[in-house]
Amino acid sequence: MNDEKKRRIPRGWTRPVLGALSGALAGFAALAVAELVSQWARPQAGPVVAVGGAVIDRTPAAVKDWTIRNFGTDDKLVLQLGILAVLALFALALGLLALYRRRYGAAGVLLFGVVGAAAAVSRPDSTGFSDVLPSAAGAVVGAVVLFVLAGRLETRGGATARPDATEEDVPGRQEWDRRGFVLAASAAAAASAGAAVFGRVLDGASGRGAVASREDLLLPVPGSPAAAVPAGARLRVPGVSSFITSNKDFYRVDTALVVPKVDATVWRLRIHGQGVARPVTLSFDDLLKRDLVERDITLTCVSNEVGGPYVGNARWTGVRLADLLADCGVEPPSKGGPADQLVARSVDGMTIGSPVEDVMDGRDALLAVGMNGEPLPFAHGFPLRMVVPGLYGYVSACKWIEDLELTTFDAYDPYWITRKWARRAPIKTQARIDTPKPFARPASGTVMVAGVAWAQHRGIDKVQVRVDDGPWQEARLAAEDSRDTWRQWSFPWTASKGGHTLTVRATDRTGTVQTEKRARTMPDGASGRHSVVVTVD
Ligand SMILES: Nc1nc2c(c(=O)[nH]1)N[C@H]1C(S)=C(S)[C@@H](COP(=O)(O)O)O[C@H]1N2
Ligand SMILES: [Mo]
Repeated sequence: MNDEKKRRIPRGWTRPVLGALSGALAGFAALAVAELVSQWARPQAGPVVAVGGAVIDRTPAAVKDWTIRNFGTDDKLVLQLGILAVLALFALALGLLALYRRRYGAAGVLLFGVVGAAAAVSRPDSTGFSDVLPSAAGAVVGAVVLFVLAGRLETRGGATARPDATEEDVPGRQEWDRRGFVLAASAAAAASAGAAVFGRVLDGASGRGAVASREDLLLPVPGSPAAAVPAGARLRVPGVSSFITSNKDFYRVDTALVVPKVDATVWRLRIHGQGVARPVTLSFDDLLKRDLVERDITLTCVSNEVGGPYVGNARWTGVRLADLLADCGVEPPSKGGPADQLVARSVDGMTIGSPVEDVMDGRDALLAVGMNGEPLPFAHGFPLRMVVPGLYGYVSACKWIEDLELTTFDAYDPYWITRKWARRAPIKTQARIDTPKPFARPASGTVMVAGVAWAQHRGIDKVQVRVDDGPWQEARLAAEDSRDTWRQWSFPWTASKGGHTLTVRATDRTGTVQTEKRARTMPDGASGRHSVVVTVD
């Protein structure tokens, strides 16, 4: 028996390895097809993104905090790699299962499709039943691939069953369709790779209308421009955070695995709800025709640890939210308005609630369209986001807004509140040492200690530095731009050799000294004082 097609059944490791390989190929085919179909359906409906989003929404705050602390803004990448790793493990296992029970292996692949599809339709931004398509198509293709490959690994006609059996063909030395397996596996691999590449190409081309609507946008000159940043607001100390944070360096914190790309030409903003005498739906042009203001405002994330990086200062252009609300007939609670909570809803289903009283109390709460002189970057909320001086981002700074609803704190809990963060969260007074860095080894002599301090909408009045257990010494404060922005500070330290701890604290304009009481970020922002340990050589 010398037929090329019929070989002895692979023994030892060969068979499980080929089984696992079949599983891996089935998994790859399923994902490639799912991602390709998602480019037609909706990129957010792809299984990895949908499952990732579901995981993000269900992650306990403690785990989320840990992830942000350890991976920072790479948290989303880590999550997606984690999902892929879990999928890979299950694919290998299903491949092995299929060696024994072909149908069960294939059914297992279909089951994963059900999970992906369920995740996609249950997302808050799901557009309906069509969101099952990517996972469904992927799972069917993956199941077929596994079924076919596992079939090629099945034995054909055992020696005992054949009339022409020779003494060489002892039982157990059955034969398998090696050529068939290699052909089918190569075809599956090539087709999946093709689908994956095509999916990437479509992904690159997607959102073209949105990109054009942003690139073609010329922001009108604001009727109320921001005054130039005072020269004295910028200290010439190497290592201190630049006064204005560039768009590319600005921190990003959100739950979006795929950055929403909104076409501003078809986008609308709806304002409605309790006590809204004149509800409106506005186009982007309607907004741009209103009086635009430009303001420097420092944004801070509630997840920022003491001394952490999730704070940035930008020059925002936008519409004053209070004016727009007033035009709709909204009154703040202090004037008898029935709604005390303004809920912003984004195109990706995020909901963020702010106190109506705060956004209408005269501060420069903005519906921003521009950031540092250009239209909002997609990652920072194009075409429209909120920015409210003095409130942490999760209770004020909704990005990709499409809906503003007036309601009450009693009636509705937005996204982060259902996850146990505080309903109301003014930004806590904080100072940060930017230089020297922790564990730096400066030379003895004069060492410039410098950083930033913020207490948005109250203003910073004083920053003090303490060396080891010494007295608090006053730092030099840079000029104030506005009380809604951070202030740089510096302190020339006469450093003696050895290990030292530098600690900083700020005093805001209400006279309150930054507390030394340590609090975690949950539920309403970290407190405590930032210290840096250095060794002077
Ligand atoms: N749509 C949407 N808006 C959002 C968020 C989000 O997850 N989704 N995160 C909020 C949080 S917690 C913060 S701190 C700010 C951060 O804004 P940035 O990414 O532009 O710095 O956006 C806010 N707006
Ligand atoms: Mo945040």
